[in-house]
Amino acid sequence: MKIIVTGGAGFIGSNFVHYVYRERPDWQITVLDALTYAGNRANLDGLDPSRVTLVEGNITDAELVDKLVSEHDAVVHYAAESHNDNSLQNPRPFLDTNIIGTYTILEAVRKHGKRLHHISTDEVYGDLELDDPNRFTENTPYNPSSPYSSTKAGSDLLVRAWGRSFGVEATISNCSNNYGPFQHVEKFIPRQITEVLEGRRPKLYGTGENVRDWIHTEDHSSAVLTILEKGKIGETYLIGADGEKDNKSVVELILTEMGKAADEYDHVNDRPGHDMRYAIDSTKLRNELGWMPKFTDFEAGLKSTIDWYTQNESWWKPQKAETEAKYAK
Ligand code: NAD
Ligand code: TDX
Repeated sequence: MKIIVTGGAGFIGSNFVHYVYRERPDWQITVLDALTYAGNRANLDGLDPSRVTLVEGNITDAELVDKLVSEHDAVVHYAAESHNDNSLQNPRPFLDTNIIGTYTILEAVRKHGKRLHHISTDEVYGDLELDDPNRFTENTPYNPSSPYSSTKAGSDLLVRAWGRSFGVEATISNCSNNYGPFQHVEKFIPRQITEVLEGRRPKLYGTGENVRDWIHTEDHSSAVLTILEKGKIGETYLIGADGEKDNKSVVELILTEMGKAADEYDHVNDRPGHDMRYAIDSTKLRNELGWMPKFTDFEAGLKSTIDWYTQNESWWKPQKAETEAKYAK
């Protein structure tokens, strides 16, 4: 099997590359990544270059995408502009990469008759009230809130349309909030851990009552490989590990785990349009494809993530000052 992993030098894509490298030793992996601010060659360190190739290029480059797709069996499409706060500052790159980039990949897999798995997010469903007894399922109507989530929703709809109109063999997965090593310091958990490591106080948006449904990134990878191999063409699968936590509790856990008082954080201005709660019901994936998450102890996973950032300062330090300067602005 020869696969292309778009965005394979980013947080979740690189975790998937390492996972497939270990779990499918006879597969060849080509990473197609533009190495934006969020991509990092170091995320692929330690992989045998005879099995993993990094092509530095843009998913909107139709000629390049066409050539690569013609030489592979399947595309696992992670590449995206992925941060909500950036999308509020400057939406344009989100349209280019998430919409035009996905369109470019769809046209290539259509032309060459190749399998596509499209990676998406639970944010396409909008948000839930804190006391809503329901969680998101594959049948929840799309209702995205931000430029980021609306472009991800648009990309999902393109994939569905190319399946129905042109017979493209595609599956889609919508996953909840990932955490783990190699996540960019702009995101909530790494931002707070590295703020504490640099001697500053974590920054909680608004009251901090917002709830996210956390999943360890390796559980996301095992789910994607399951869908790639066993998923039914044309279907969407929700990926989640029953990990709902409010942001305030997560910041308090980080602080106590790092030897600080639980209240040593600041409330800062809320994110405009801030989604209140995400929650995934992954029954379909579990019952139909037999997938189960392994890293269900959030406190243990958070502790090992804190250890990783503590031990890998050289990985995150170069991005930290620039990221905080962007936030300050
Ligand atoms: P990330 O920002 O860490 O990585 C994105 C990668 O894509 C980077 O390596 C970047 O260089 C690359 N990229 C961006 N634009 C590109 C382009 N035009 N051409 C080629 N490469 C490009 O993102 P992430 O958090 O790892 O998210 C990966 C995917 O998973 C995204 O599709 C995202 O929507 C989805 N997702 C993320 C989460 C989460 O919690 N982070 C949850 C559910 C789904
Ligand atoms: O400094 C912060 N303080 C804070 O309170 C930051 C950066 C975030 N937050 C809050 C906002 C959210 O409620 O923490 C929560 C998580 O924020 P992000 O890490 O920015 O993630 P979120 O907006 O939930 O989106 C993430 O999950 C779904 C990913 O970034 C998306 O790519 C994915 O699709």
